[in-house]
Amino acid sequence: MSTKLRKNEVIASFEKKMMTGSSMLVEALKEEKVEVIFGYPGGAILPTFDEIYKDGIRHILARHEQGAIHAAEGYARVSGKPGVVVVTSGPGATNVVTGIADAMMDSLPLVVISGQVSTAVIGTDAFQESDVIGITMPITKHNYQVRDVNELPRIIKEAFHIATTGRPGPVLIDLPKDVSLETGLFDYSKEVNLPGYQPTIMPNKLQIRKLVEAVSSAKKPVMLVGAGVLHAKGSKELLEYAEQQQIPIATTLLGLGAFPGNHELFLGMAGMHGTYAANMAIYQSDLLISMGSRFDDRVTGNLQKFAPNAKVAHIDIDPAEIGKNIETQIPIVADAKEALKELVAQNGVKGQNSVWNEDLKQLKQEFPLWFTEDPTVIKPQQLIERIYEKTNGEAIVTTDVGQHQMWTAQFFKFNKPNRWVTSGGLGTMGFGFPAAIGAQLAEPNTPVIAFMGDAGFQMTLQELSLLQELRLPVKLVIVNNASLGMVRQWQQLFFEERYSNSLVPVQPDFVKLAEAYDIKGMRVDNVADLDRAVEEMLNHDGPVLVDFRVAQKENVYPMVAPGAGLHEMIGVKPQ
Ligand SMILES: Cc1ncc(C[n+]2csc(CCOP(=O)(O)OP(=O)(O)O)c2C)c(N)n1
Repeated sequence: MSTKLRKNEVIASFEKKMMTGSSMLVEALKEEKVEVIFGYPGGAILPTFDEIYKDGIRHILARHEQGAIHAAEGYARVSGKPGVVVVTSGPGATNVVTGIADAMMDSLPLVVISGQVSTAVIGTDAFQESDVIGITMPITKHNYQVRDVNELPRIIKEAFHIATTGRPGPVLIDLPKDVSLETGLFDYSKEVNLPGYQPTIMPNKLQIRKLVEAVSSAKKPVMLVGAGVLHAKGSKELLEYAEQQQIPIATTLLGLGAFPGNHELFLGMAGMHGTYAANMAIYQSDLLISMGSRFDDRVTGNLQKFAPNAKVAHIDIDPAEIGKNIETQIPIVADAKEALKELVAQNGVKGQNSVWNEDLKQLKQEFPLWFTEDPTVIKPQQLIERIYEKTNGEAIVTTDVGQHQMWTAQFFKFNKPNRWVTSGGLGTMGFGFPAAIGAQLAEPNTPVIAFMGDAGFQMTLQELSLLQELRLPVKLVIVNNASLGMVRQWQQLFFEERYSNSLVPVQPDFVKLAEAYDIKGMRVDNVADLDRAVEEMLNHDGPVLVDFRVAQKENVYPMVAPGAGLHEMIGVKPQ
């Protein structure tokens, strides 16, 4: 009798585990502790949306798939958890391509599930079929097409593992409709078995020793810190190491916040619109330690003129990055946090770099970031600085792409990690607004401010409808220069002021637009009203959009012109 009972129990538990592909998907998301998914339904993914409906798992219905994926990126960036996106086949899938490419470039962990036409018609140009595997092959860390429902649990497990470990990135699962309707055994293992994918986490101690010795004998060391340190959650260790060795720190655009912006060892952002001190430090250094940064061309300027006297140490979890752009004498493949821990533990003899540090301090003082005020017009930098001051920097900041992005990177100081959300590698206009929604979902109690250009905002403004629905207190700041500002700046500087298609002749009434979505709208075009308006915006208990009319022809300075070296910056002082 007891044997029979046990047999029945086994059968019952087996039956419980028999489920459709779409049920498996939702069960697996729960196993992965996914709290929120971002997406948009359609034919091929309907079975999955039916399960979402039945299960009650939180789904955020963006108003365009691009909005969904950028929101998932914002969520991932701030929470450190993977962003999950569910879209239909064909246009649903192709609408997330930009976001996938964006996440790939900026190493953001995403799991994207795209519906697909049934297996029987794949390859026949069926209705809403697109070869999403082919399309996303080069812009995903990995992608899968599920052909057998029994494979689905393993694939989902692997997808989350690959997206979130090593160098994070987007993983796509293409789920044909028939597979999502078939029944199979849901066996969600806790383990993954991927012998070919074993990211190196721990550094080689002998390589670390080499770096320790190089630091001890360096006179002009500088560290270039990228988002790898943020992904590794290594900010505390970075601070400890920098203070232990008194090494000055520059960050990349995406590395902002990895090191306190108000620290005396902080030189600022390096690169095209970085600080003069950060760029000169790199140019003059005798030891350049890059950590979790990939020597992007916007950081290096002309490679021939980059850090000509420096021995280069490169610490990265992705071995493919080492030696890709810059010859490296001390390669270290490791997780940044682990490498920093080992560097601190080896506690090398401090280098003879106090004169260097003094020189850099003076450079910082002599060449601060600058702008001039004008009583007749709001300067964009002034606006951003004012919002920084009024929030005491206690906010999560997202940006779109263009001049306002660079000014925000320059004038909003980040003293804590994971409060800075921007599209660095791909430079995707339309990113900032939906990313802010995702960021606010990740951190409901921290103020979220989205700085956007008037043009970029118009690329994904349909998400006003999502904001109206969610009533998140996101502050939308349109830095409105009535132009495609960054394009206009390049045309002014490098195309003899031929402003081809960069001055926007008409604009919507942004205030009325906000009001159409039942969102508070404000317009500010007077310097005298700036403080009051910023306060009103920040104190408003709900979503608000402010159309700040700013000077149209302001340029982002300082600047490393294309083809120039980091030491050849222009606009380092007020003209
Ligand atoms: C999707 C996309 N298309 C085109 C570009 C090229 N681009 C870079 S900045 C920029 C102008 C952005 O204008 P706006 O959003 O008003 O911001 P501003 O530069 O004025 O601050 C353009 C067109 C891009 N980065 N992304």
